[in-house]
Amino acid sequence: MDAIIKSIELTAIALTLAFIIQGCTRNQQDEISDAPQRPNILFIMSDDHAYQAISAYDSTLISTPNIDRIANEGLLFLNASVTNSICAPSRATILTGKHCHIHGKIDNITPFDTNQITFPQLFQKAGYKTSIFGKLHFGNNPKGIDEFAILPGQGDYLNPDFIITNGDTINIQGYATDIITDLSIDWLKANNDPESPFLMMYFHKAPHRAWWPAPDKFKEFSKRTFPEPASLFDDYTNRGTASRTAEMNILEHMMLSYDCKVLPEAVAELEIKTDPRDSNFFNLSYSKANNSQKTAYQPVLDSIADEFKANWLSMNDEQRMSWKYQRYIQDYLACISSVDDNVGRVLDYLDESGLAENTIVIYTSDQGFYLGEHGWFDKRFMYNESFKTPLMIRWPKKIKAGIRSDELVQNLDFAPTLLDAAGIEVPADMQGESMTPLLYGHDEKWDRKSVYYHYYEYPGEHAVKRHYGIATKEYKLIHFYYDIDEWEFYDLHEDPNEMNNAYEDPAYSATILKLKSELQELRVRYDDSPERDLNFIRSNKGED
Ligand code: SGN
Ligand code: CA
Repeated sequence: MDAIIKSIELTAIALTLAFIIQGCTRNQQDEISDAPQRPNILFIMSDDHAYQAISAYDSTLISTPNIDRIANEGLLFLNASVTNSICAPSRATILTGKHCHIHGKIDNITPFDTNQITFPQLFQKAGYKTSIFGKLHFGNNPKGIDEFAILPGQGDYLNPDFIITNGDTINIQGYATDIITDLSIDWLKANNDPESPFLMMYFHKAPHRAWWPAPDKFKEFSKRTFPEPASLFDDYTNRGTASRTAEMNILEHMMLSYDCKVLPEAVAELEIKTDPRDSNFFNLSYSKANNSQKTAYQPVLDSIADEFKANWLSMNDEQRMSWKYQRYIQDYLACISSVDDNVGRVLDYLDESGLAENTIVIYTSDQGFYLGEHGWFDKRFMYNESFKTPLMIRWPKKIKAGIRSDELVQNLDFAPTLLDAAGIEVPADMQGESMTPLLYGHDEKWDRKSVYYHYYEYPGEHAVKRHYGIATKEYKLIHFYYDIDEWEFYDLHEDPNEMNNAYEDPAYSATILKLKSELQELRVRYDDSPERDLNFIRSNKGED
């Protein structure tokens, strides 16, 4: 009996203690929840994803319901641009919040100065858990990242290798877009800790050249026909030298096997003169497929080859351009369709886990891309399709659903924006500005009237000449230099497709003069100069 009483007493004491402890914990929790909870950041970036291929911007080519969710439930930027339309420089600008001439990564070749402060380092220091999954494209040991799995260089679509946190290289069988998503969701699950927010960079390789879709998407999209852009047959009259000498025309420069997936045997059978690297490039990427993937790809490849053999020789140049455009756009969009499905998986996980409300989701690309406009693929130019980049930001806790902004923002602004939104001090030497006023609906606090652009990778692949310029909402003024000295001016309201260089039009001379002086002001404000241009040219030629 005594033992029973003792046990009841002990239970009562235990219950009281448990109550006190629980009470305490509850009080502490109350204090924690009273403090503003720092947001998680999910930074989604695809590689070469044109805004023309996101239905939130334009539903002519494809429906992207999952990416559109981010725009519909948040803020869609209609005038977001990059400071230099090429992969690694853009990524370096995103990470540092600085123009290329300051962080030094002016092209895909120059090494990244790893002494630069990147924004993930600042998040990590502030107690965030940080990670990167997918394509980074420079330096495979990023600072400030707790855990990563990064594609070496451009990486492969099929059964890719990844460099992981401890420096090892691992191989994962499957399709890159699916794998990068699996790795990301696994990390989110393992790091779902209310006490410690996360910054996750979820970086797709797709839809980068050479466009290898997942097998089911390859089959589905190869049967579809897409509308051609108005300027597919552009002959570059009324433009400068740079447009005519660039090597990114679909008819002339796109490879039949590597890019359009015509089996090399079919090209050889018709005795077509093609780029000598074409069949090798194709075989290199297709040889990455395993047997079960090849079983799925082969019938589609065979039917493309059959169609090619039956028609190519009797086609004129115009028909060949149209045919190559369809092959290109089918595969490009098929790659995007997988990105969209996978973005949906991640958004669903945020919903299921209760993380969605206080997670800032940003969707962007490292730059835009030509989907046949001006007859082109690739990017690099300051013309709209590659200068602009998709940008949408969702944060249910703070951003109203369904807002649109046509303010001039750039990838330069991403780092200061995210730091500011998370309450982390923005370093004074970052050149971008926090876009948070636009996020919170205080547009009157955003007074930027123009943006600066500078492209360097010339001489180089696709032969796009060096240029810098200024863009406002109404006009664009570009100076091409190095082996030419040419100016171009476009009235974006009168000529939205940038078909008519109006630099010599006297009606615009006053406007051009004003823009030239604004451009000079921007160069001074951002600390760019002819001396820097010359130094970059010299170091490119190995003169230092
Ligand atoms: C590769 C591509 C180019 C592309 C660059 C840069 N050629 O070199 O078409 O412009 O990447 O792209 S390929 O033959 O290798 O496909 S970037 O997005 O990395 O800047
Ligand atoms: Ca890119």
